[in-house]
Amino acid sequence: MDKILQAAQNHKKPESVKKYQYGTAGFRMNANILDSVMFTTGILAALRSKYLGGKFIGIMITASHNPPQDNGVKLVDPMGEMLEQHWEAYATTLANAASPEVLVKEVRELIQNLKIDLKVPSNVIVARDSRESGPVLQQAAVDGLVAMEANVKQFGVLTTPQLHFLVRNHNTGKPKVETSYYEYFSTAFKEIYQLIDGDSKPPIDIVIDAANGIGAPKVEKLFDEYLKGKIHSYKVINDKYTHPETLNSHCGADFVKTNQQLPQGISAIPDKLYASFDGDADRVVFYFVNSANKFQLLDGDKISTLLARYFIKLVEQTGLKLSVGVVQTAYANGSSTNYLTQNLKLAVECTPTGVKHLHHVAQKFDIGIYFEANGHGTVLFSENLIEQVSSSSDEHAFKKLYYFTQLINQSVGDAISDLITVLLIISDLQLTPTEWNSAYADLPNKLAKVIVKDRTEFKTTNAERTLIEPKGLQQKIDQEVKKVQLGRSFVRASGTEDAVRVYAEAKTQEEVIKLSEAVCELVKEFAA
Ligand code: G16
Repeated sequence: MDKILQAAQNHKKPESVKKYQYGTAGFRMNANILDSVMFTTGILAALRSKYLGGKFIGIMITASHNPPQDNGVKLVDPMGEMLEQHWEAYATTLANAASPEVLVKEVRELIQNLKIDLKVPSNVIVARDSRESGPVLQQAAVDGLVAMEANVKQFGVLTTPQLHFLVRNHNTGKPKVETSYYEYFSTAFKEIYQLIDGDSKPPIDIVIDAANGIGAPKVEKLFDEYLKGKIHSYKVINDKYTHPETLNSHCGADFVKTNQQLPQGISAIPDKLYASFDGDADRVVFYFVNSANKFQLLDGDKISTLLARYFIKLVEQTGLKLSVGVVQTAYANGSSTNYLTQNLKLAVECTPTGVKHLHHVAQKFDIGIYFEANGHGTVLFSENLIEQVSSSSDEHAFKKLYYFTQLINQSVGDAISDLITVLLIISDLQLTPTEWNSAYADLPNKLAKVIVKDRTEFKTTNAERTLIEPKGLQQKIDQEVKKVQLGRSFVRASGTEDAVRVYAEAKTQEEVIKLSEAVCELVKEFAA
C-alpha cells in the first residue's frame, strides 16, 4: 500500500470536481480533470485482474464521439466485453477518493470485501485513441498499474474494438499482436468473398469518413495490405488523425447521425455508398444521396434490419433450427421495430442505452443482432451455432455462416468489422443503397441536446422510455406526444456528455420539429 500512497501524491483528485461517475462507456469528461481518474482506474484494472486469477484486463483511453478536448477511460473484461457492472461502482468509489489516504483505505476495503489475493499476478493491456491528451493520461494509468506491481503491455494507438479483440485473444491463447486483428478479419472476408457467386458479384466500392480519428490508418492498413484486389475502389476522407484538434469536427458517425447530413469533404454522387466511423472506430453509419439529391441515412437500425433479413435467409438455407433475435434501444426508429416484428417476424427486445446492456441480451439467441441507432453494434453467435455450422457439411450456406461468425467482431461493436460485413452482404444480395434503404421508411425523427445545471436530476425507468424524475415531467411529455400523429418522445441524461438528450419522432417532419421543440422547452422548465 505504500507504493499506492506515494504514487497517489502525484495524482490527487481535483477539489473542483464534485463527483466522478463511471457512465455509459466509462469515465468521460474534459481531459484536464482526468489525471486522478486514470490513476485510480489503473489500480482497479490490476485488482480486477487479480480477482479473476490473473486474466488479462484492458484499459482503453478514449472519448470516442466526444469533442477533442474530452477524453475518457473504460475497462475491458477478459472476453473483450465491457467491465462487469458491479465493478463500475468500485471504479466510481476509487475515483472519488478525496485524498491518497482515503484511496488507500478504499483499496484495502475492496481487497478485503472481495477477498482478492494480492499474491496473484495482474496482467493489463493498455491502448489509447489519437487524442492529444492520450499519452499523458496513459502514463497516469500506468502509474496506477506500476503502484500495484502489475504486468503492463502498452499497445500505443488502437481503435477501441482492436483493444477489445486483443484482450480476448490474450485470454484465449490466440495471437497477441495488432497484426493478428487484420489477419483474422481479412481471412474471414476472403473466404466469404469467394463463396459469393463470382459472375454476378457487384464490385465493392466505398468512401469512408474516418472522423479524423484512429480508424483512418487502421482501415487503410486492412484494405491496402490484407484485402488488396478484393475492395475494388475505396477512399478514406477526414483521415487527419495526426491533427487531433479536428477529431469528430463536422464529420464522423455521430455528426452524420445527429445532424442527418453529409460530413465535410463529401460531395456525394447519387446512389453511391458512403460510411462514417466515429473517433475510435466503434460505430459506423452508412448513407447516400438519392436521385433527387436528398441525403438518406442508413443508420444502426438499417444495419441491424439488413443483417437480420440476411441471416434469416442463410439459416433457412442451412435448414438448422436456430433462434434469431434483435436487440434495440429506445432510440430505434419505430418503423424499424415494426419491420422486424411484422415483416421478419422476429423477437425484438429493448434495453437501456449502452452496448453493455444490449450485448448481454443478445447472448440469449443463437444469432443475437444488436445495434444502437447511432451505429454501435454487432452480431453474436452462440457456441451451439458455431458447433453446428463448423462440423456439418461444406455447403455454401454452412460455410458462409461459419465465416460470418469470424468476420463479425464477437467482443464488441466494431466499425471496421461491421463495414466489411455490410459490404459483403450487399454484394451478396446485389443491393444498391436505394434498394437497401427501401425495406422500410424511417419515421421522421430528431435527437436534440439540452444543457441543464444538473443532468443527474433526470431519472428514468422502462428501458429509459419513461421519466420518473423530475416529477410531473413525463405526464407533460405524454400530452405533447398526443398532439402529433405517430408521436413518440423520451428524455434521458447522457452518460457520456454533460447534457440531457431529447428524442422525438412523428409522422411528418413538421410534427417532429414541433414535438421536439415542445419537449426541449419542458426539460428546460423542469430543470430550472
Ligand atoms: C457510447 C456508448 C454507446 C452510447 C453512446 C451515447 O458510445 O458506448 O452505447 O450509445 O456512448 O451514450 P449517451 O447517450 O449515454 O451519451 P461511444 O461511441 O461514444 O463510445
